[in-house]
Amino acid sequence: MVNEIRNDWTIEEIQNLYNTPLLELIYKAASIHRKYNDTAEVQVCTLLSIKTGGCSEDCSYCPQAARYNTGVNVQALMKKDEVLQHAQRAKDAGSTRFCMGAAWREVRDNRDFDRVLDMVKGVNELGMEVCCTLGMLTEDQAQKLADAGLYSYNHNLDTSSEYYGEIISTRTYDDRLKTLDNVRKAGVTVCCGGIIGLGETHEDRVKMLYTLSTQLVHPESVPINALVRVKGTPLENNPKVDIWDMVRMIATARILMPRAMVRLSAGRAEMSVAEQAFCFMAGANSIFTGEKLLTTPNPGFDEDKAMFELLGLKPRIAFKEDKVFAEEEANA
Ligand code: SAM
Ligand code: DTB
Ligand code: SF4
Repeated sequence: MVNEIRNDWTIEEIQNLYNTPLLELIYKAASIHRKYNDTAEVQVCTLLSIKTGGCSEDCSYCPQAARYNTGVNVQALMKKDEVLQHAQRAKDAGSTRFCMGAAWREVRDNRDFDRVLDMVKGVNELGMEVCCTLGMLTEDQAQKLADAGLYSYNHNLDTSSEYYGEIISTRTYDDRLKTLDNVRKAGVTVCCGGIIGLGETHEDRVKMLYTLSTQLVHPESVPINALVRVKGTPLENNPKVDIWDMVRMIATARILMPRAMVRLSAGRAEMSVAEQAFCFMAGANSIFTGEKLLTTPNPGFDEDKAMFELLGLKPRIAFKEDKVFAEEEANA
């Protein structure tokens, strides 16, 4: 098939791509996107915060860290039935992937984890791709999630290893990489990306893309978030992310990781349809829909449906990758 997927990118190569004149970069990314993917397809995913607020970590962007006064109410783990109702509603509105988030530093082997495993089973039975983002995981916990039917695990690197300490002090970059390794070993697909607008330099962004694109296996899903500036967090007064920075980041990620689902994640509530169209042109092929991300506002199902109609986009079916491989194997 077409060009080879590379895991040996150098910082210089990535820097050159990232600094390509904007329209040329978009053209390049759009061409790669067309070669590897159906550019009319965008995966529609929905997030649910199953355990909100009160987190012990100090991630300076996050409204759910207990130490910042952001007005987010602490809520205990949601009941399975309620979670499944949310998932069903998301499915009925056209979502094919359902991601459950918990404001935990790490998973603990307790009853709450058993309840999450049960939720994973339930959502899987609805025929949706199930994703979780629960903080750090051991190999054994990752395996338990896999056995329950987890399709993907979200765990972001957020920024470069050099800048990481400026944003979070309560865990290390290596902790993050270790969890990603545990997820891979359990055979669960990896969803891993970052945030722009944290005060990082262009070089930090290039370095984060370097870490992602030189993994032995690229993450299957790469969320690119624009910082949602939440009052009460240390980053509340950061400047708004420039849309062209977002486009540049998405385009570079698309060129480096041609087959990944590049997700236009947080920040869409502050973007026009025209701005989002540039992101899709540059290779984004997945979004979160529904009125809330985890705790902050996001475009709703109807609004996104109208955008898809306007731009001629269609939602991608669930488990498409698996179906394609199964067909290829059957034809071999
Ligand atoms: N506690 C788990 C963890 O940190 O891995 C899971 C939930 S955490 C909220 C998931 C991701 O959301 C973070 O890694 C970060 O990339 C993203 N995120 C959190 N707050 C954000 C914000 N204000 N703007 C953009 N992205 C944000
Ligand atoms: C990701 O990269 N972005 C999503 C998802 N993974 C879990 C989360 C965005 C959270 C934005 C802030 C909030 O709504 O609390
Ligand atoms: Fe906690 Fe995750 Fe928020 Fe960090 S990003 S404070 S770990 S919920």
